[in-house]
Amino acid sequence: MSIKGLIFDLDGVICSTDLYHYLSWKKLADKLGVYFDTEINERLRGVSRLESLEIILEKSNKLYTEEEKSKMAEEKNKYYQTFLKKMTTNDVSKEVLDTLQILRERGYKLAIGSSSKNAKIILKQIGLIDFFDVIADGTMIKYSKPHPEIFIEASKGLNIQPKECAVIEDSESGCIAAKSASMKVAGISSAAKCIFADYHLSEFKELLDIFK
Ligand code: B16
Ligand code: MG
Repeated sequence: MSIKGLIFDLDGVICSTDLYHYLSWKKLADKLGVYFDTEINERLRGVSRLESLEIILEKSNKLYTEEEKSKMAEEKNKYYQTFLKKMTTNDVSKEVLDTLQILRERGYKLAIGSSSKNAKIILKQIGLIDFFDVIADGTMIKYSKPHPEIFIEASKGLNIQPKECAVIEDSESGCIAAKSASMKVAGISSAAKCIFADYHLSEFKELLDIFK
């Protein structure tokens, strides 16, 4: 089956907002006196805000009500959005821009498939809000990665069968989600060595060697 649609994860693939997620959770965890490090942070990639908080609170010996948890998630999001406000077109690399442009010229349909409810804000900040054929984000789904819902939504939007789509992901949860959606998946960055990935990228532009 030939690939017609490419679905890109956002945080950690198109731009480095994964770092801002980490710094914002770290600020909240420090305030709560809960241990949090970059290793625990790896488990947060691709999963929703509230699920991320649950993972962080595994290290806490206090029990919190749903209302308290919702306030904490809101607080983290405020820290995160402070970082987002400072983003500009300089926060997306020339390599990413050039590669996306060439893939488009080769005839691929391009989508975003992100668990983030902030995806559109980020895409506006980095000047790519009108670039993709479809933006599927955290506001459109009930279940976040590793559930395949986000990628199925993206393929529906593109009007391309899941088997004719490939996903580009930096998270294990995203690679699993793509496979569950019957899609090919290229792992990059934190997911470069992911056992669930069909392709293992050390650089974004290597996509041009795979999708010709
Ligand atoms: P928000 P992606 C995911 O985005 C992040 O990897 C994950 O760390 C975050 O918790 C999730 O979005 C929700 O983000 O709090 O902005 O709604 O990698 O799927 O683009
Ligand atoms: Mg990601």
